[in-house]
Amino acid sequence: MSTVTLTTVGPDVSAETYLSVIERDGGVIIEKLLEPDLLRRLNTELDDYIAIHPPGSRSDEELWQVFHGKKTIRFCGLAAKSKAFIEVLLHPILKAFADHYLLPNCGSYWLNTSQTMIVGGGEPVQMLHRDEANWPHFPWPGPELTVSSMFALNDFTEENGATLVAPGSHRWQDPEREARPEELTQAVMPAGSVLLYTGKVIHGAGANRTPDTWRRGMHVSFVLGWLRPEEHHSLAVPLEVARQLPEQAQHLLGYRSYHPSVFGGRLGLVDFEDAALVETQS
Ligand SMILES: O=C(O)CCC(=O)C(=O)O
Repeated sequence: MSTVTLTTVGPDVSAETYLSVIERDGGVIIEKLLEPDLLRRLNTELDDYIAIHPPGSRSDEELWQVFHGKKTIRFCGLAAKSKAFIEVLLHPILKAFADHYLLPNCGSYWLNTSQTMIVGGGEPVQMLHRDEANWPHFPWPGPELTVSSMFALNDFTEENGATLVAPGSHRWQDPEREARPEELTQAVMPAGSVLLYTGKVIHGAGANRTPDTWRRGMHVSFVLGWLRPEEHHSLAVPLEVARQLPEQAQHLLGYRSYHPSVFGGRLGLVDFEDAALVETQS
């Protein structure tokens, strides 16, 4: 029996309120953040890709096969696949969330990865983890390296595998400590809602105990601009596609260079100049 909860707020919540909940719990649910029309367009644009991606990992390694889930449909590079996704990527709430946690330690941040996490019936609980484990060389508790969001593209329920979260685990003293069952709760939320969580909070996909209902999740995360993202954006989103995107999306995908907010060198240059020059020379 769980002794913890996640707080749910409405889409008009102030930044101060939802950020204070994340500070306390490591995560918050913002209910129905996506307008129904945006949610419908996003789902429609992803449908064709979902149809051609079989569940299961593409990795040869057993660890990743288990982590990715044998009955979970995952694919990345959503900026090249869906115009509606770009609207989500540039949503002011995601920006305020990432600005708050990441800008204290960088001049700008990138998209870390965008991916579907569509959990099929019969999938067991995922290996619980912290997203900042992608960059394991920092001492605990180090700076905020990454922030994540999980969008519910259909209803997330206890039965279909709503994300499990250990509220407060972003502040645990011992980073090796595992969450006990009673320290976990599920991000039950209606379609269009989002779970925002820091890279330090323990979480994972819940078990899908339904026979055949897909839990349609979409993960969008950001990482400090001087760390390497999980996804290789310039291969996932080709230059011709990136050229058509708003400047902020190009920036998030690495089609702009990194300029530190304190004195220091620039990164991701092309012939010593900002990558924007490449973007504008067709
Ligand atoms: O699907 C979920 O609810 C969470 C999955 C996750 O955290 C991951 O695969 O990194």
